[in-house]
Amino acid sequence: HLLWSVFSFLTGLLFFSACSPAEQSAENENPRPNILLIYLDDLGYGDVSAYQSGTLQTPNMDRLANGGLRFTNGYASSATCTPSRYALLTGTYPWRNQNAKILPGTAPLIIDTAQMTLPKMLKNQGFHTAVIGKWHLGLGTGVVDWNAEIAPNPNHVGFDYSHILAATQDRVPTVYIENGRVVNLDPNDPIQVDYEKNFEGEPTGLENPELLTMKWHHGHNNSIVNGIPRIGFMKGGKSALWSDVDMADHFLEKGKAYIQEKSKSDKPFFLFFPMQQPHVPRTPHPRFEGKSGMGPRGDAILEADWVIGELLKTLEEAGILENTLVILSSDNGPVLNDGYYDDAVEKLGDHTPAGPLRGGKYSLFEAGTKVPFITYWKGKIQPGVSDAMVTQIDLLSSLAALVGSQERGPDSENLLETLLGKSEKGRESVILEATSRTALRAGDWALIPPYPGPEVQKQVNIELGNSTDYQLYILKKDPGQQTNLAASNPEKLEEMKKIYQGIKGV
Ligand code: NG6
Ligand code: CA
Repeated sequence: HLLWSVFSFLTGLLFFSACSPAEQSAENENPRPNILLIYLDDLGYGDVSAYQSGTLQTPNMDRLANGGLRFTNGYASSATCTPSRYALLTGTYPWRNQNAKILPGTAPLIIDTAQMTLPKMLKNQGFHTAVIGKWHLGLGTGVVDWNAEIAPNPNHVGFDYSHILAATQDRVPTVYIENGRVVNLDPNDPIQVDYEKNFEGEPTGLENPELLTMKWHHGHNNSIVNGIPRIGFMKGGKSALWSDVDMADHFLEKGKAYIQEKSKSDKPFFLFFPMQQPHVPRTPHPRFEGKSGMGPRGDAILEADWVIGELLKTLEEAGILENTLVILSSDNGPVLNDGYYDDAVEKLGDHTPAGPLRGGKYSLFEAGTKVPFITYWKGKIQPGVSDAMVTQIDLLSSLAALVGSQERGPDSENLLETLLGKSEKGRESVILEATSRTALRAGDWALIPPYPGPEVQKQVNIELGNSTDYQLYILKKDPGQQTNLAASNPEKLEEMKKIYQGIKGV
């Protein structure tokens, strides 16, 4: 026994002297893994096969879900893109900023350059930070000259490197922008963009249907690029136009190169990788065409899944998978017909993009904001399923806690232990937003205040959550929000109203 004690004392001493105290505490208290945040566009709760075994198979997202923590109560902050991204990056409720709504491609940057952001916080902690993919948070200060440096841009709110599309794949300008400069721009063919009026002599989707390879259903009938009619008018910039079918490969290439390069650096990296799939226009590369049997929407999801697999492979091959925290989520819930005839409705078959949830994109019902939400860290996060309520708004404070930063976002809770699977405790409540309306989720209950407007948005065929009455649902029993308990539970209703008013300050 004595011998054993002496032995362990000596080995302990040896181990202790092998690394300096500074290294030890850094290792124990503030691990500094690389962080890869994969953010899909309009991917629904039921679109990932780990969430519901349906017709669509997403093996690479499943690899993250089954090898990491799969959250069944993970929320985006909004049922549309811009507000969700705003909340994700700033840790602030989007309804606090009236500019946080679906933006045109010409909108100014809606994040104040003085505001704390997720990338800024990580950059202050010594991370190299990058965004590669869809931005949609505005650029510049009002009148943008697309032919000069566009500023402020993502690099002014915390990203060391940015390679983005400005707004959405269906909005002009249809060009890539790297660190504030349009890529491949020919100065003799300058770009002009306008969301009010067309440029003299330029064809449009409305007037020139003969030029279209994809037909518009609603909206989307302005300038035509690559045969696809877009939102907004654009002229010039021929050499800079992106190729829609190559977009997935394009961003993957940039992402891979970034990971490979940064894997050799002493600094950890934060890569925000917001993907364009399965948002419209759905333009999977021809090698994915027909693969899902569900038309372009399903094919685009398979393509996105493949891209995710390639990113994981890149981390593995660079020898840094164990040292990288991967987070996957989506900016809002699913939509089928979002403005183009692309067979999303016709070829859906048995697939249920929203899983068991009611509503979809634009909706105050659950499917608007409850999305796939996965944390994966090989060797550090035990595989499992968590029912704790977590939201994207919490990433700022939680990741700050991870890396030893004191920064906290105004509405962002530190749920680090929950995200790492060490605690089952999530948020108690959250305000969810959908096209400038808000609802409350608290405990297992959901409250939707009365709102005027149609119950169903006919063009996209989605129930918006509008009603003349308060709606109250208990989600564990009724995840599909079929039974309104407001009238039968007046006390609960009052309690929920108080919480709602308390957070909103009204
Ligand atoms: C809507 C578009 C829709 C999509 C959405 C933004 C029309 C009729 N509809 O205005 O197609 O682009 O904006 O989607 O124009 S989001 O995911 O970026 O929020
Ligand atoms: Ca979206």
